Amino acid sequence: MEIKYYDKEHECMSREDLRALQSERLIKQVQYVYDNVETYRKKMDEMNVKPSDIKSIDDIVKLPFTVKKDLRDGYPFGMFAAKQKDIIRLHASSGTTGKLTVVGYTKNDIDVWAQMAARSIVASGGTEDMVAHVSYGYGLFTGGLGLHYGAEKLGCATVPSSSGNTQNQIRLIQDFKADILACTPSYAIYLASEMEKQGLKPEDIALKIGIFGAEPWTDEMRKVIEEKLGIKAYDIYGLSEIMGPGVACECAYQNGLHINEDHFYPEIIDPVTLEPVAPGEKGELVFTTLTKEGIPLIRYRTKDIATINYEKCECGRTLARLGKITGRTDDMLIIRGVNVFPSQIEAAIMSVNKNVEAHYQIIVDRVNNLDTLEIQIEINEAMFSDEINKLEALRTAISDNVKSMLSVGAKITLVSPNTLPRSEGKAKRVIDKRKI
Ligand code: DLL
Repeated sequence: MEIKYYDKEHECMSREDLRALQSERLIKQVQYVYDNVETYRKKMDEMNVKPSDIKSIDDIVKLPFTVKKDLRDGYPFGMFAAKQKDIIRLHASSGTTGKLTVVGYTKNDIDVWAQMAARSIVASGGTEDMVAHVSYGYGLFTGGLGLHYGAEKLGCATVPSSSGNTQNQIRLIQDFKADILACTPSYAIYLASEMEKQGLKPEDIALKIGIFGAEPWTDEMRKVIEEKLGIKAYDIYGLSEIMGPGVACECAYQNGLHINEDHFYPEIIDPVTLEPVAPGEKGELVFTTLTKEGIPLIRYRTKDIATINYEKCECGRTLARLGKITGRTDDMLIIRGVNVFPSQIEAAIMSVNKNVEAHYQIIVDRVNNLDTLEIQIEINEAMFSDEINKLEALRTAISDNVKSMLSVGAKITLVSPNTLPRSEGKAKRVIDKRKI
């Protein structure tokens, strides 16, 4: 397999050289935030840590953590380190609490971001002569513009399609002979189902590569998307607080997402004790930006649950690999005392039968003081006309699989084709009525 890199020097540098670079960058970044961000000056003073105490990347554990609340408390620009005149772009994300988290980028930040997104596209097999169709939302969300600038930086013919107007998107993908599709995995499924409805087959479109992220998705979902669209589907990770898409991305081996560690230093901690977990163990992912100017963040707690693998990859990259994100510390459902992540439910239903459409919804409620879990799953047209006992057998098989994989029983409801809501961005699959 021929492997291409966007920036071989940094993507394949020895771990020793990488640590030296990280140390040098961390020392500068810490001094910079201490001098320019009051929140950090206060936090460090309280802990009695001075910038001069940071002599190498190993000293990172001496530094304070940052949480989303710090950004919200400083709304809108309180955590910015750069002067307003040097900020050239603002993005924002709204969480469940409604208050916006605002991030700002300098010219250099935007350039680094484009490079990181370009690295990701190349790691996924993209080349400058390809057409890249970007269906992530353009706007305050970082998905659209992040992939857009990355694709342009690489030299792709970039189609700023944004989300929505699915029929038009299908026409553009066909007519412009798009090679790369960048969108959320749930939108990829939606697009694929719509194409199927129009009688379009994978060989009728030119797509080769999918760059999917912004929400958790399973390997089972990957298989379905790859088959339906006739592509290889790659996972891309990122978050607006740290940059946007391109913090990490899969390579041809699809075995973990290479973290752009020369710019973002990752740690995995126990979310309760805040201590680092043992190497390879699961925990909360924490990032420190090493080169950011607009809003540099120290030990930012992402709430994402992940593992990190430091072994060298077969692709030649030395950059550590993030395991697929299985969920967030705040999206774990506790059902009758059992901890369940939506991604486990996805894996349990999708490993049973390929005829189940990849559209599903999870409904949690409390009836007579007891938690209930219902999973609504769409079946496809072919199954819809099947005999009732076949459907019943499918329902039982999914129910058994859920019970054995999750240790919690669920009511499985098979619903008719095209009845569940479709997502053009991040899918909202869980309706937790206990919180309403
Ligand atoms: O979702 C940035 C992005 C855009 C990433 C396009 C990839 C592609 P936010 O809206 O700030 O930024 O949301 C960040 O989304 O903390 C994760 O919980 C989740 N997330 C992002 N990528 C993945 C992924 C963008 N590949 C939050 N797998 C993060 C699982 C993901 N979860």
